[in-house]
Amino acid sequence: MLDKYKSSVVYQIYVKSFCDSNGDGIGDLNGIRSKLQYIKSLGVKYIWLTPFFCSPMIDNGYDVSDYRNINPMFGTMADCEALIREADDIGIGLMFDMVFNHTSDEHEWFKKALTGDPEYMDYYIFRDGREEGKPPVDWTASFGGPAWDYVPSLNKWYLHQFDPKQPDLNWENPKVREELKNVIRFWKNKGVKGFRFDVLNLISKPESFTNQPSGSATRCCKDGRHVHEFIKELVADTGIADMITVGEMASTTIDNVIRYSSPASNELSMCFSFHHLKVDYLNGDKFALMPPDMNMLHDVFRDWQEKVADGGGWNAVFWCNHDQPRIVSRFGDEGQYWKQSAKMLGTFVHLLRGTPYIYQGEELGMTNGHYTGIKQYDDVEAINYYNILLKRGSTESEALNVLANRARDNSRTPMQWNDGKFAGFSSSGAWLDIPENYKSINVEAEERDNDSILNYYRKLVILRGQFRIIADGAVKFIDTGNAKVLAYERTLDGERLVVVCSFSGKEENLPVMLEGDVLIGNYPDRAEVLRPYEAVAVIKY
Ligand code: TEU
Ligand code: CA
Repeated sequence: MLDKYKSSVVYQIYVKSFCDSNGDGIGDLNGIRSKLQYIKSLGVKYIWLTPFFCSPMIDNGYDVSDYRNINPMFGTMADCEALIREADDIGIGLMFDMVFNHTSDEHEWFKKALTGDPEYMDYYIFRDGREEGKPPVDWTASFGGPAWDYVPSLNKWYLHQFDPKQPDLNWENPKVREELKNVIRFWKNKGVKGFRFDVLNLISKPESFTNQPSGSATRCCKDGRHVHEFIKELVADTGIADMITVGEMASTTIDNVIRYSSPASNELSMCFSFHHLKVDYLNGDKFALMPPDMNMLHDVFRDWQEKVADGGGWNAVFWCNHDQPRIVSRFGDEGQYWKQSAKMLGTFVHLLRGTPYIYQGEELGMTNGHYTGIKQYDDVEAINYYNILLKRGSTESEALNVLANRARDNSRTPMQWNDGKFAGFSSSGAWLDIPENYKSINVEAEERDNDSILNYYRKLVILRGQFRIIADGAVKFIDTGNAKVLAYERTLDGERLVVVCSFSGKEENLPVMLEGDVLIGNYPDRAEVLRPYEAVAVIKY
């Protein structure tokens, strides 16, 4: 029996930007309820909701101050229970986002720790500093700056791999693990059908803290000494092994993903890894631009597809999420070949081995925000790095150009529902500016166009449910001899599916003979060459 998640597609909703039901310019739970029929029409089986729990919103909800209560800006517990019920009634399971590596500094646990209560100080990572007021080690945080903050009243430093208002939890403490298991039990009892675990591979800290060449706290904590043990315990003690679970794994390895996601491990269903989304990072630096290295993109997909499969692991496969720029702006074309390139990118991911994730608006070909001023940005990471770039000597326009390509706000612009005011997202406004192209890139316009990206994504989702070769076939990448043309084959029980995708804006040679029936393609006919951004999948029985 095929695990359900192997033939399913997950739809990710960034709650704050999906649909505003009460006219305050902020997306909310009732807005999602009002769009359940649209989500159902995509054919997806699960919805991953980004955190909407109580939070001061320093990191837009990834700084949780109460895991069991709803941030009033998003609605009430009654709204949440209704959403769970109504989604379940139409065969869609909700996947909640558990931010268990850290809490908000406004969580009661951290407030008690700050009083010097030793029991709650041990919920976090407090350490003595070094002489002359230096932190324990020189680790840096993901959002810039040091990863340690000093508390004068305690004469101690605490670890925060992200913002200072996101103190890391101490998973070595069994009381912490039990507290978090109770959160899982609480939401499981309310009918939640799955969980996404935020930066889960960062939870087990090193036994001793030492300075590392990279300096990044994340690199020092990733895939830590007890991480597999902690995950096994969490899953076993909360009884969620039969649910869909996905771990976001910053900078992890193939070997670890095999351990995290092989059924024999009794850890998770699958993992998010990000190596394919760093091929345009100059010297590995997110905030230094370079064109995507297509040879690297091919090698990463080949290795992560073939080796994880060989090891019995399972990947979440995706281009977009709330932290990444829009893929059509990044690896596709916003201009002449906007439609073809968006469809090509969707084809490439949706026929891979793994569980595909569609991020809200990706199915429309939504683009980056094209912001021109720093005041348009909201994200803590973007604003911090704008200032870091200026300090490093960039001009304002250079720094803004980097943000226009890399800021997480690019994926957080409101969902574009129609060409009306505020793109139909809200009746009164939007917390982030909406790109002008909402007038043509929106759900209503694409519903009317049989050849739209939206209707093409619907076909991709249906194929995964119809063809077992997609859901469960072996995968092998094909050497096309052309860095701009990626191709792979899927095989199962004598059937062979060949997928060829051109990431080029020009005609390219067809790298392989395409024998069989066309399963899907983004051009209306066949040609002897690959046209700009052409994707074609043929199946031979
Ligand atoms: O993201 C983890 C993370 O490393 C992010 O910084 C992201 O990978 C990076 O910005 C991409 O360049 C998770 C959540 O998805 C993110 O929204 C949170 O800000 C972060 O953890 C802290 O909870
Ligand atoms: Ca609202």
